[in-house]
Order: sequence, then C-alpha cells, then structure tokens
Amino acid sequence: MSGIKLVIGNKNYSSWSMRPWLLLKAFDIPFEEINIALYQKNTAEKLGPYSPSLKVPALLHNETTVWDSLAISEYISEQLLDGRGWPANPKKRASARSICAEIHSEFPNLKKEWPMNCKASVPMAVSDRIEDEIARIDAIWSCCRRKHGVGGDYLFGRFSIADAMYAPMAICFRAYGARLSMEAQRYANTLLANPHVQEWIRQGREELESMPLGNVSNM
Ligand SMILES: N[C@@H](CCC(=O)N[C@@H](CS)C(=O)NCC(=O)O)C(=O)O
Repeated sequence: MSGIKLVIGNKNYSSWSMRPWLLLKAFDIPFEEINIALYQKNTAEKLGPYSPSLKVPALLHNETTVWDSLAISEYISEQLLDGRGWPANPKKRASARSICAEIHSEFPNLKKEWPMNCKASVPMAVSDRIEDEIARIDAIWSCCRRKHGVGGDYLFGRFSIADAMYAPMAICFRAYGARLSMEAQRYANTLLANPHVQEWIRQGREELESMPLGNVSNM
C-alpha cells in the first residue's frame, strides 16, 4: 500500500482532477482514489476533511495534504519520482514549467466556453473570444514537439507533467471540433491514444451525473 490518496471529482467533467490522476497513472504510482460528486448539496461537506480549498483535486500522502493540480504535480515529482515528472534538461524544464503555469492560469474563455465533457461530441463554432486561445495552445504544442520532442511522442519527448496538464484540452478539442495544425493534431491524437487517458474517458462516460454546461466551466 503506497499511502497515497487522490481526491477527485466527476471524471466526465473535472479536468483539474484528471491532471494529477494521469500523472500518477503514467508513472505507475499506486494510489487510492476518493471520488466526490461535484456541485451536490453535500459536496463541500464531503470535501471538508480532505481539501482546505473545498475543491478537487487534493492529494493525501502519509501526514501531508497538498491541493491544487499544479502543486500536487510538483509534489508527486519531488516526493515520488525523484524529479522525473519534469524534463531533466534545465532549459526544457523551464519551458515545461512555463507552459504548465500558462494552462493553469490562462485561457479563461476556452475554459468557460469549451469545458471538458468526456461524453460530448458537438462541433461548435469558434467564437472570437476563444480563437486566439486555441491558436496559442496549438502553437505551444507544435513548438514543444518541434523543439523539445526528440525521443518520444510527447511535448518533451517522454511523458511529463506538461502532458498531464494539457491532456484535458485534447478531449475538449475533439469534443467541440477544434481545427488544429497537423503537428498539434498529431500530438492531440497521441494524448487521446494514451491508455490512461482512454481509461479516464471511459470511466467518465460511464458516470450518470449530468450537469448543464453553464455549471461546469473551468472544471
Ligand atoms: N486551480 C485549481 C482548480 C480546482 C477546481 O476548480 N476544481 C473544481 C473541479 S475541476 C472544483 O473543485 N469545483 C468545486 C467548486 O468550485 O465548488 C487546480 O488547479 O486544482
């Protein structure tokens, strides 16, 4: 027993939950999953014992609690992977950290208008508000693949935190029909073919809860 517990929300909707879950899976770290349905009357009460922010994800490891997807990813890399969550090369690592910070704090319109929904397949018109944000993610993916992707099919070659942070976007882009450059689309396909991403999507699709789109923005 690893002593690691990951508290997550609905797999169909919770993109922030997916990120550290995928990281743990990708590096074959055993953990116990605690699932809490979001936006129910008793959600805050259920999250209270685990997550100081009353949000998911949160990770419990022995006596330590860490919350927020990026902080959890850093913790996993530092405490459980000897730093292997990030690229070994310092320049690549700096780029990886930068693009992770970017997906964590930017793209407000995309997060609002195209929230993750594993069940969705509804081609949508691209609004002016999200056009530039999609183009920026396309540029990040294409540029990382070209500059840093040697040695594997992921942004920095082998799978890293950066791929875990961007994986939900591949689900959103497929669900809503984003048009990507060839290089970016190839990378999106790599993410969608990842067996752990497929496992997440499959489990998300099996969930019964459903929420109106307006309630799931930025999940
Ligand atoms: N910045 C946080 C965002 C966490 C977040 O917004 N989680 C959503 C679900 S994906 C949540 O718990 N929402 C419940 C609420 O806002 O009450 C992270 O990166 O983990």
